[in-house]
Amino acid sequence: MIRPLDNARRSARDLSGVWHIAFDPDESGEAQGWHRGLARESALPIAVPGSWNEQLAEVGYMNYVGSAWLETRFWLPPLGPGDEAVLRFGSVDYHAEVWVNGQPAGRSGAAMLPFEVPLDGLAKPGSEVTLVVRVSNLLPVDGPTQRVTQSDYITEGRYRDEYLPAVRFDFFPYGGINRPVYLITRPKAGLRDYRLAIDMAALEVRCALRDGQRLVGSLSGFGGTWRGEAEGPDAAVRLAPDPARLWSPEEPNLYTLQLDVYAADGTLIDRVTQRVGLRNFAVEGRQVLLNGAPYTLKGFGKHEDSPIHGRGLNGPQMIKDFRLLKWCGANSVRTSHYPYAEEFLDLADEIGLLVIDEVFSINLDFRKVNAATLAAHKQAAAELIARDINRTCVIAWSLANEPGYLAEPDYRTESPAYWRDLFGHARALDPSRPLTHANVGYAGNDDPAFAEADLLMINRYHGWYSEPAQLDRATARLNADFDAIAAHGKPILVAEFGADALAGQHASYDQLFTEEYQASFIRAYWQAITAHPAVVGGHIWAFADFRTAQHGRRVVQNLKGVFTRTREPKLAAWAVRELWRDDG
Ligand code: BDP
Repeated sequence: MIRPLDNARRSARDLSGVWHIAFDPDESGEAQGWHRGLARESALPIAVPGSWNEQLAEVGYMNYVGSAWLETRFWLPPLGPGDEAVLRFGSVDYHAEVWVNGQPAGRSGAAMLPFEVPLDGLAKPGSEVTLVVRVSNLLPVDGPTQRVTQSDYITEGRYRDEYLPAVRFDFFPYGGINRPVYLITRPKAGLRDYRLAIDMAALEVRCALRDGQRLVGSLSGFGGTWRGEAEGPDAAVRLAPDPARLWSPEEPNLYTLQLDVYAADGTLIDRVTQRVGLRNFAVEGRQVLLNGAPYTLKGFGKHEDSPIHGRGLNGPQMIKDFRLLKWCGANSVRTSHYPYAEEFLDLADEIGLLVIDEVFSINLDFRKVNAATLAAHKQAAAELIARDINRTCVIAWSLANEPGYLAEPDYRTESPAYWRDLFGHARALDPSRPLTHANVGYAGNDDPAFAEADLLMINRYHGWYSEPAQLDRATARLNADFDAIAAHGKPILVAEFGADALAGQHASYDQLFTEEYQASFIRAYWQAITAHPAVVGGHIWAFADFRTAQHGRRVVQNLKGVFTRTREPKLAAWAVRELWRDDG
């Protein structure tokens, strides 16, 4: 899927701004004709992108789960000959159905990923268009992150597990149009997709051209331009700069790739540009290699979460986060626990950060997994890979977070075939990147998914949820885990480890929730991580405090951030900087 672009042959207009919203708890909106437009008297203003929760908390929607209708109007300009107009949604949480001028126009695919809606036949160029989106933040029962409701907790007698709103994960289920919506115009006969194979010496571009079309690819940067041409339904161009400047988090050297498609008579049909770096990331034995050399992954798990915006794209905070990541000396992140905005990946390419790109699949409960779950999980992986396969910063695909969390016996019996199918599917779509998933202790050190993964990620909280405030016992258990998992002969990444700290809470002895204990916890884990030959690094949970659904174990937020939710450093942030930065 090609990003929104503004150039000689394409245009992209951001429809962000103040839209209107009407909530629909009893699903009567369509019967009331809301798909044709909202009555201004009953609709509330809402900023897009942005989650409805904190924006409209005072009118009662902080914990709202269900459907809501959002509406805006925009001007569709006259189109050039041979051009088409589409709407492109970065992500609507979690599902959307779209009407254009009262006509059904399309719906979203996998949650938290982009989708397009063609305007052809629905809107007249040179006219005002009414756009209505029905959004639901209720997950499907058989999705890769399954729905959970209050009544599930009651039927299963899991009263103490209940969150408000009900969720199967430890973050807030924000609803709304959380990423920008673009009005795109582009040539009908232009490129719909292209694939890059990125390596250290060269870049290979593949795309499907129509009869008579010619592709001119060029890579420019660092004082040179390298060109190649191709034709045909499987056109391929190899661009090899000489000398090649490599990309890495330490030196994020990017070239500009330009793909021009010409008609037989020499007119320019389409133009696509992308920033791209040359690099290689590989798993070899029990190591990971970046550009041929062993590499230690240092970084965090994060969330898309900020005050008021919720999960809505927050540009200034995103920039700040990258500066803080660099300030700490981090070189990598996992997009826990869902695909992040493409704007985030742009910055990772540009500022230099390795990204483990995660499918939105959390705590998959194998008592309830069925063929539809697997199909939806494969679809979510396919859509993520299609969106991000051309990214320099993406080094691995994480297909799930903490499946088997309930230690359900079905996990042992049902999951091996499930993982074989899912990992096989992802590997066929992208044979070039390692596959992984984040293991939870309950799923065991012999987690069936380990058989399929190339890189073994583990989330561990010894010293927090168990062995509280006892770091000697905690690190002994951690080392025992390392030894057991090392037997698989693959590299291990500790994808989560961390302790909550309430900023301003202090103690002179090991005490949960203090800034000192969080810092000591991280130091002790880092020592164990760097000492074990099979462990290639660690990602601290979490980068910053984040809002969760309500539960007695959470003080409004999960406080495992080394930064507060408003990005002030806790003691641990300074400790990490000292551990990770050579000049720390
Ligand atoms: C892990 C989850 C993560 C949680 C974390 C925690 O992957 O989403 O926030 O634990 O408990 O199990 O802080």
